[in-house]
Amino acid sequence: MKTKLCLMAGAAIAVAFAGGCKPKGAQTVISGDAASKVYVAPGQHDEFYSIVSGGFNGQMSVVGLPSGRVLKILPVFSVHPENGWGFSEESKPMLNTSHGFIPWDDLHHIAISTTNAEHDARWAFGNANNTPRIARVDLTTFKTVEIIEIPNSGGNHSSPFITENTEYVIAGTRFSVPTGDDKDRDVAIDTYKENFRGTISFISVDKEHGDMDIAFQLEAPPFNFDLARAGKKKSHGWFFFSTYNTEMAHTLLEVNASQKDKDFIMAVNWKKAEEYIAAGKGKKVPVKYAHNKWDESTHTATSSIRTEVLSLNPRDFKDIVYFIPCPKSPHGTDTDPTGEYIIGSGKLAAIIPVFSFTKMIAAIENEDFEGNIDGMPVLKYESVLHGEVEKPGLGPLHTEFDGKGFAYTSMFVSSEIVKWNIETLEVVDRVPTFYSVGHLSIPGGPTGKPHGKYMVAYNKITKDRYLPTGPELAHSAQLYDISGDKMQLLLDFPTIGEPHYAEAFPASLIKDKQVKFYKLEENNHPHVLKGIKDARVERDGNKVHIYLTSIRSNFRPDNIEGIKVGDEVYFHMTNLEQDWDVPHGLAIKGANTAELLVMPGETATLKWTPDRVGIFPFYCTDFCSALHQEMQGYIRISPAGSNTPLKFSTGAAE
Ligand code: K7E
Ligand code: CUA
Repeated sequence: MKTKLCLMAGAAIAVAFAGGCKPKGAQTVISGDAASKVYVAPGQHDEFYSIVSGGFNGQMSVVGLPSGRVLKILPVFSVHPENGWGFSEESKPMLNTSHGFIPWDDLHHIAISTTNAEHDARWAFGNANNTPRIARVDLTTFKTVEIIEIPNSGGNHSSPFITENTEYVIAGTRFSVPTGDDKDRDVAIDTYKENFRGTISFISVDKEHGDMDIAFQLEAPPFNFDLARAGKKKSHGWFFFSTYNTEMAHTLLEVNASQKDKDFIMAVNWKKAEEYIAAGKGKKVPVKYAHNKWDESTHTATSSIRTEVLSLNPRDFKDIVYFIPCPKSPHGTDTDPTGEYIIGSGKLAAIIPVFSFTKMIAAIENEDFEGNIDGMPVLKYESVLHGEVEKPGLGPLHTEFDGKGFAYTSMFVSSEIVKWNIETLEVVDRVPTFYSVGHLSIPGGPTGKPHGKYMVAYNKITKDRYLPTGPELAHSAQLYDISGDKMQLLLDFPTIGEPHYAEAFPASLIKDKQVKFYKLEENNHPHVLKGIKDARVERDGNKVHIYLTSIRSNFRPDNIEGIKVGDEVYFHMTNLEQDWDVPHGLAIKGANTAELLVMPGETATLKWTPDRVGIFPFYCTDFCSALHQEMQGYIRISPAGSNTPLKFSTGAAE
């Protein structure tokens, strides 16, 4: 029976994918005033920034709302030839891991920093789903400034959700795996139940500077952890994790992990866990993970390998972890703006359960348990339940809030968004999406202060919505007006990569705080040049260092001779500009790397190993002035072992 339900849902998904159940009333025409609601006139700015995950491109994109205009692509876990991220010597360490250099990842979720459960928008966090990592992007420079690897994790999907004052960013493992030393990890897969572990990492965030550190890890049962949300306001101090595969299957999960009627939302009292850690109850376990930081003063990243993590086993303490039964493989779990309600979205469930924090606390006090998992209490469904949303649609995934008492849940299988009243649980409106919606994003939607004006649906299938582009079609977002009683579709816009989640916030929070250029006098890069007079070339064995300046519109030096085949050449380029939006680029013919795009006041290094004799031009890639096309130079490469003297020109006048 249970298997059948799953298969039915599977069939419904297949139908939706095959295009057999196109939502009724396909909106191809929108009314005249709808267009004006997303129109941002030339020269005007959008009202909201939206930071959108890129999915399998490992990037984030910055999108203005309501226009849907893409403002920037931020390389995070992926190399980005556009600006040399992961190609410059300075940025390579950012992509270091315990497995070495990994130039890619799968970024699903964004968390924008909050204070008192409201966006402060100082940082954007993103998760790496594949090789478990969390990144922090500074929203004054839109640059990835820190990446921390998560040990003892098999895949970082339940991440990077944050607590209300950004005390912690969390990372829950999607795939449970055996942990410990080589001997502990080399086990038969069918010993899953005995030997595999789920871990939840609490990563502390420095209040002032944002620096991350793994504060502790909780050892959880070997479930799959899917998503999470922190409590807020009255439920501050708690974290809620959706789990599936509580069957603990290790093969054919499609069927074997859909056996039980209910999986769990795991409620974690992290304040309690913190107390035990402070009391010295954690135990240090050996691990290996990379922690990479960008230094804004040296414009250089460093990567260090850490070898220890503090682990807490909640089985030893009866008051950290509780399980709330939740129907059918919950995907999203979300907490409403008051912090009272916890919503579980069971992908295969016919209802949406809404749990009450107040009732949960009472149930814990009354020991209203229906069993335990390794000694950790399972609460009674009915004692924690506020109520169920009846007949919401098929395939609930994620819920966002408008701050006016309503919740919006995405329905993947029935391709629609359902608006319902959080108190009465009544469905008040539904609109189709085109097609198969994943996450929803309302500016401030996951915080205590949503701005209930717009909602963006991030859809999985586009089919006929855009001009076709070969086998892979554009991914799609749709913007809805949610200011009135009825949701109204305003705009379709294509996206970069495959967005899963996005968070949006008022532009006014950060638009006047942008770094316009880096002050040259504060540049502490070991190879910085403070002026043209310092431009030079130095040989050190077979290494040649070219200390290069760029300013509109020349490089110094620009004619270089005396370099030989087999030399390792390092261009250390300092952009001397002290003005907003004047990067200079650097590219050289035949270099097995990308260009550099160097910001005003910054220094960056391109490594090149010339492989043949000849004259090699280099040039500026960013159209920086009317004489941009004149911004170029030549390097002469002589045969290995030749005696061509080292010679360079910096312009006779200086
Ligand atoms: Cu639903 Cu990875 Cu948040 Cu995609 S996840 S949709
Ligand atoms: Cu500098 Cu173009």
